Amino acid sequence: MDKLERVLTTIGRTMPEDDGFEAYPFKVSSYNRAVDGSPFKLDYAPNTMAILVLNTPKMFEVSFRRWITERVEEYFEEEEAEGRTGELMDPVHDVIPNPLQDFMRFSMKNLSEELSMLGLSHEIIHDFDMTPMRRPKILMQTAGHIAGAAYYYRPVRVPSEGKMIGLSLHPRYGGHFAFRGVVIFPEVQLPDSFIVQDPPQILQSDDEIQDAVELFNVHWRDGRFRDCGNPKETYSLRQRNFFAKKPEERWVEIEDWFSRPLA
Ligand code: B12
Repeated sequence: MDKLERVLTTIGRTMPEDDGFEAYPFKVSSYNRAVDGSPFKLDYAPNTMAILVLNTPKMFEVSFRRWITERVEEYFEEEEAEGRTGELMDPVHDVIPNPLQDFMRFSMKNLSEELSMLGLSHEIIHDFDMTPMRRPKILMQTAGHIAGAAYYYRPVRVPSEGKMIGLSLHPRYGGHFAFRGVVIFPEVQLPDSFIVQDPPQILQSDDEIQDAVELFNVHWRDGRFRDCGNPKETYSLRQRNFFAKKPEERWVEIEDWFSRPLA
């Protein structure tokens, strides 16, 4: 089996589609070409293999729910063992302030351990990782486009004030997905024959594109941007409400997942 297949098999086992993940291979050179002239280039040989990971609507109610309920139950048990219950416990949102980031770190760490066992050296960049200059380490929307995962619609018109970023739409999930990270394999080179097809372009006219980009930049809280691009599978109402809130306010949306009150 070649290295790409081995890696995809390993990802398919540790972060499977049934848990709400998808993986897309690409060459570093394709990404670097797209961000040419910017400080976002990745410093690897052109044919270096990289894999983009995203989550589909399923992740929230399947693997995230499984992980967070286990994590919180463990916390309840630890506190009980220490004799702290009810008001004596620290509120869960103070103990686990970023459950989703923690879950992704946990999932990627698992994957990393599996890859290391296969002797495949690799580096993981999460979507939220920043350089010391506070710049994103990687532009996930650009990577998602060149990896064939989701078409990246960039603003058609320059706004009169402020700055707008574009919106990626997945052919199956529209905006009901999120990019989670990229795994880079500095010692694995893809052959010149490795080519990725562009993702399907669902929005066609400038007006359609501009409307979607504006929904994302200006009205993102109401979540309408997610319904652009005719999605076939979408986030549940619970998941929509969860992501519309600030991280510290999100727990109320999932309270009934737990056996005991959270605070
Ligand atoms: C910084 C950031 C923010 C900031 C600032 C956003 C802003 N308006 O400027 C804040 C914190 C406010 C924010 C908020 C949100 N964000 Co945000 N954010 C990011 C982040 C980390 C980086 C984006 C960035 O700074 N890009 C820099 C600019 C310069 O990039 P660019 O405009 O794309 O320019 C490049 C391309 O044009 C490329 N290029 C040039 N030519 C070509 C040609 C081709 C073909 C291609 C493909 C590319 C290309 O080159 C340029 C650079 O040189 C990304 C994750 C990531 N690591 O990428 C998420 C991300 C963009 N955010 C995301 C989301 C969902 C949100 C929120 C809705 C989250 C929430 N629930 O709170 C909100 C609201 C969005 C909004 N209204 O702004 C998603 C978007 C998903 C999607 N479907 O597109 C991302 C990708 C995160 C993810 N995990 O999926 N975000």
